[in-house]
Amino acid sequence: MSFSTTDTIVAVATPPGRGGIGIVRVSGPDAHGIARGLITRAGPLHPRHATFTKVRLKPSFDGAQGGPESLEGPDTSEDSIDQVVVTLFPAPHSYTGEDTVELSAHGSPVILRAIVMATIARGARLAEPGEFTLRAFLNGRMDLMQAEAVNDLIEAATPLQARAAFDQLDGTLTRAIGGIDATLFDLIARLEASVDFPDEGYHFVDPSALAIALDGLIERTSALLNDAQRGRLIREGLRIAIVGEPNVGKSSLFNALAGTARAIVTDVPGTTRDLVSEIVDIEGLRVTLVDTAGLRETADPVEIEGVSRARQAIAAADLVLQVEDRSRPRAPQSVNNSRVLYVSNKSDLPRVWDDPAAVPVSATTGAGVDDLRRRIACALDVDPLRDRPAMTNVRHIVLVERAQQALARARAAALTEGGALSEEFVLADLTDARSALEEITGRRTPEDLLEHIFSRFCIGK
Ligand SMILES: Nc1nc2c(ncn2[C@@H]2O[C@H](COP(=O)(O)OP(=O)(O)O)[C@@H](O)[C@H]2O)c(=O)[nH]1
Ligand SMILES: [Mg+2]
Repeated sequence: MSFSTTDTIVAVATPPGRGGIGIVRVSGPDAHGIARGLITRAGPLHPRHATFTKVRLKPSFDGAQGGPESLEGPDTSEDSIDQVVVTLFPAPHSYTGEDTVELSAHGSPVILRAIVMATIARGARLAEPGEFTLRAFLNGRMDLMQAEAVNDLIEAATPLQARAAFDQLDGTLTRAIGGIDATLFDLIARLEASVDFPDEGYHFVDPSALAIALDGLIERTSALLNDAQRGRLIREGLRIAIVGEPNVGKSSLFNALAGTARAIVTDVPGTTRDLVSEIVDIEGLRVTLVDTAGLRETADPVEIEGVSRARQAIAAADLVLQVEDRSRPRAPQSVNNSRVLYVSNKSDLPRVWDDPAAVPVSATTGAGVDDLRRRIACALDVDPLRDRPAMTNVRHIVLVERAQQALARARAAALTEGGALSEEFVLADLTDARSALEEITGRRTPEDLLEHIFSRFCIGK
């Protein structure tokens, strides 16, 4: 990965395949010059104006930079490949913070590839994955959290994921972390003054006031961490296993939640023998729903393997839906997972038992299935209506935890007797806390971390 920003990069920014429009993005110091050589229209491009012109593949002899400034250059219809709309975004008011040109052509892979090749022939280089966003970060257009949010936003599979990513891109976490960091910076400055001028006999920071300030900071990190579990589930999605005895209607419920007849439903017990899974959107959550074989003692070797896989699915699930048939006597339960939601199925039939803790549904009529979706979101403590920004990214969570631990150490040191000595300890811990926060925003970031983050992007982003 290149951390240089002196060369000009190019890539197709729209997805592979055919579409009405395809966009080639060029960014770097030569972007404007290269674009001018590429289009038939002479003269410089106006900033942020959409210019309708043609793209030619062979370099023109007048180079567009020198020749007469007619509205159209020489007639080049033979080597023109497409009509395009070109827009110049001059530095620093562009996505990358550099001169950027976007060429919107017709969305044919052949045309887009030809434009990219022509751009390379004029001195640009093919961008690496995530390199446009990396440059936006390196040029100070966004911090690391926001750059990571760009990828999350592109990858979002549910509206809730998209909203969490956009919140982060919009700077909600940047502001939350920045607020903590600013208070820390102030404390550090005052402590340093105390340490640097010990002979004055003057303490810039009163130990009990310091402890109160640290309590406030610890509370703010706790608030961030409390919402993080919810955020992580939103970003990464989660697994829900549907389990229960044979024939209670697990596969029917799976199909009802997935909205397709994906799993085989029969009245023969032991029909489902392997795990069947489908990605579904439940209240905005990206859920991998897993249908399993009915849990029972059996001699059939295939079913034995199915039951063993069902147990593995239970162990790996974030939530287990324990399905029971309430038209038949209730069997004792044996699921080993702390997060279980009981579902009493076949509510359309006369009921034999009732349990207010179980969600009544009918997988065949669909009654109660919407209510079940809401109960799932509640059981996971992921209330889509709540309007608090949440940390979603494990990298951020780990670093906030590290900052919080350093703050707790600082607080302990602040309250021990010992004057200047303990001030130095407090200072060291506060500096640790601060460096953890700076790693989140990317103000202090090793290159291999950047490589790790940006290599997950696609080319053109
Ligand atoms: N009346 C009624 N029958 C159901 C319901 N859900 C499933 N069944 C029937 O119960 C039988 C077993 O269903 P299936 O989904 O294969 O159960 P599984 O073995 O737990 O996967 C089938 O004949 C289904 O049609 C329901 O809500 N109401
Ligand atoms: Mg089944």
